[in-house]
Amino acid sequence: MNKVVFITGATSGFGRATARRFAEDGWSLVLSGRRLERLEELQQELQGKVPVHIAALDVRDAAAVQRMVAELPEGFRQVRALINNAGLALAPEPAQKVALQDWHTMIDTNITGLVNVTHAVLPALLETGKGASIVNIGSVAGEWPYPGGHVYGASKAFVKQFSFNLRCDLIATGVRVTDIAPGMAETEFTLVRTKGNQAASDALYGSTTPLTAEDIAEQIFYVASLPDHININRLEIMPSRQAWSPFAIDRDQ
Ligand code: NDP
Ligand code: 8X3
Repeated sequence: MNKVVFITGATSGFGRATARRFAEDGWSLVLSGRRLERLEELQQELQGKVPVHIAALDVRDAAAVQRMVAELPEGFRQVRALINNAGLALAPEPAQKVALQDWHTMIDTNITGLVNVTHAVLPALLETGKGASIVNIGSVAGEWPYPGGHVYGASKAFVKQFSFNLRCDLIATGVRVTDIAPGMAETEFTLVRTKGNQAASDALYGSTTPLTAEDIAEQIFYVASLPDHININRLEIMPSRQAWSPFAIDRDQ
């Protein structure tokens, strides 16, 4: 059977590693992201192994998402796994110092974008039925508060609750839904969050052992490859060397 996986944010990090992992198992790939050159490189790399369809796509643009899904070529329409991975954090500063536009960008990408893609791909997943999966990439930040998490963490809390609520509605359709919530993983995530500060990214991931993109890709693949009767609701994954902090207490100076 031709198994199709539809991945958003396939130009980097988890999304790119996930494309490679599903390709190893022979799935056909629908790969999207805004950077077309990166998609072309990945297509070059993988199309000898499996069929690959690429499409430059900004998930924030609902009309473009609908068009892209409507124009999927024959052989890529029967989607079995949707990996809602595209997302970003911006502005690690405290909430009171953040530009409103950064909050909007996170909401538009992590919430509206994820909803746009889910709505557009759902009919294909329903047609696949039994064994189909939606894997939404949340974050530990959606469960645990931390300074500078403001809208990013809140957007990932949306991803968790949306995933759980989707499960309720899709229970009799065969379509499974999972919220995968990674902790610290070394990708371009911090470079994006700090608007290009390579030193900040190196400092965060240095002198410790973060998760890798491949670690998360393996979990995404695992969830989508389980027998039809199993639904992992939520998978929270941290590096062994990451944990929670004590409560912060403001004291008189
Ligand atoms: P990367 O920055 O390496 O990858 C992010 C991907 O999202 C890129 O492919 C980017 O593609 C895509 N993307 C961003 N905005 C848009 C958009 N508007 N439309 C389409 N695609 C978009 O980071 P990660 O791989 O780490 O992040 C992947 C997901 O994992 C995100 O949802 C992130 O929040 C989440 N996450 C990351 C963690 C980490 O520590 N790294 C931990 C927990 C969750 P392009 O720029 O080409 O559009
Ligand atoms: C990002 C994970 O630990 O940087 O979603 O907040 S963390």
